Amino acid sequence: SGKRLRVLVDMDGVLADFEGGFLKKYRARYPNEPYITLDDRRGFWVSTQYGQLRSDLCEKASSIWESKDFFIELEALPGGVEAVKEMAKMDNTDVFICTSPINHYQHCPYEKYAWVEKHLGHHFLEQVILTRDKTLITGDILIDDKPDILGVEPKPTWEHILFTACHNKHLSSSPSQRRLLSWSDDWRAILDSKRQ
Ligand code: BVP
Repeated sequence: SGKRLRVLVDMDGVLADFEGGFLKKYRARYPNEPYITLDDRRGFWVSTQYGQLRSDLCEKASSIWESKDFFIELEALPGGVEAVKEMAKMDNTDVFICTSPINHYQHCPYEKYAWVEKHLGHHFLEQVILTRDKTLITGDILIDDKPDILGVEPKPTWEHILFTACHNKHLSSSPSQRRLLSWSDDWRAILDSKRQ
């Protein structure tokens, strides 16, 4: 009954292990520099926390995700690809992957498409939305690990479901902010709660 449900799913930190992939490659490239364990991560921006550790580490951190093969080699987070495939098969449900590429564009946009093709199949490329402003995209739900999703639209159509990640797990978000603790959590109930 009712209209179709449109689900927007973020990529980094929700489907692809950006934090784990970053730390592994940062430590391999800079074995003698200090680093921040995933347990000690705070704040969405890795570069900001590394810059606070020592100012030159901000650039060293950025050099990791600006490198060729960083995004394509990210591992899938447990259960994410399976959940998205299952959602896409549900009646009256449209799923889109909504992700912000970095401005250093030499590799990232290409590799994001390649990652989706590798993990979800060629047909799923039809579902990819690359945007730096997610408030412009209409949907019922946006599953995203970034606590503050802002842009030019002050009243986005979607409800933001905060996906728990190492950098946001200690945040006491407002009681109205719903969370998905992982892909083992009840994402089906969240979708059902938005159906008419
Ligand atoms: O492409 C990702 C990684 C990048 O920002 C984008 C976030 O996209 P969404 O997850 O919101 O779709 N990114 C960049 C930096 C620093 C840049 Br300087 C960072 O610290 N963390 C991060 O995720």
